[in-house]
Amino acid sequence: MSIKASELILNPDGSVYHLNLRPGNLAKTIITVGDPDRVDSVTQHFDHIEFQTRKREFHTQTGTYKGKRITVISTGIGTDNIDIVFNELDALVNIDLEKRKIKDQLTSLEIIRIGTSGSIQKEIPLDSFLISDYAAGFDSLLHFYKSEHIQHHEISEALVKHTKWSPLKSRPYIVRCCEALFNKFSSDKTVRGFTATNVGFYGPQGRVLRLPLQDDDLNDKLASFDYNNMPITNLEMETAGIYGLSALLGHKALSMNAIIANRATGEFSKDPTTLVNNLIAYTLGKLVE
Ligand code: R1P
Repeated sequence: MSIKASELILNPDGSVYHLNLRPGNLAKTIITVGDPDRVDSVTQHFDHIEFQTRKREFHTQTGTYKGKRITVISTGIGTDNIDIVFNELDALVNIDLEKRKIKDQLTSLEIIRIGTSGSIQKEIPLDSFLISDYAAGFDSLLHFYKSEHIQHHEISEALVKHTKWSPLKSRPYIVRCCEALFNKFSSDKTVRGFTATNVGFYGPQGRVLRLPLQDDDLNDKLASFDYNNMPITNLEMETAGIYGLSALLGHKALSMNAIIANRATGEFSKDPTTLVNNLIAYTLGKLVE
């Protein structure tokens, strides 16, 4: 059975609908960033760039770093975009786009997110590099897929109980990184984390400008949650979606977080640009080790 034109949408040049990429444009190792301008901050380290394109928030460049072929792509903000990016990246390697058929031989991509994040633990200071071991998704993305088998339900249950999670919100889903990548990228420069992926930047992450919150204490409750010595450490907006879809599709994923804010102390990094650039250099170094 071939996949219908309305389900797998291709542009006239044969590229996938949103990302504007054709299979040959993609490396097997991929770095995702949120900000389209951060793509250049990564590829400025490259030996050369062979391809680039840009559509909406999806800016892509493919090239080599110390001889290793890498694609860098921006996802914009949020797990709604992660759904688009990860399904289209997977289609590029695992679906024959001309025949519109799933390939017999599947390819596993290696995908590293380099993003920014806020710590909710006083002990995890500004300017840390945090690697998400676990992630809790407060968005509902994974619940739209058959995903029960990759979720850690016992942690979710404990979190719902500890936070007195409102039943009006999507039930948190708990997913995990690729362990081999976690080990490869960890060092005395990194902190192990349990990342909460939120569905927004303000209310969902406990920021009050003019609107009161449904639960003023949510961040404190997340910070005091402790499942087998695993407190929730930081907040951002993509990691759980990345881990969930990668596990379902058979890709290996890791999320590297530059801690630019500490929500527990109210501090913000004096130089977030340098911090992100340092995390980029660290990640590229580890990729070619
Ligand atoms: C919010 O400002 C954005 O910053 C964080 C969040 O996950 C969200 O995407 O990551 P990036 O800096 O990678 O975009």
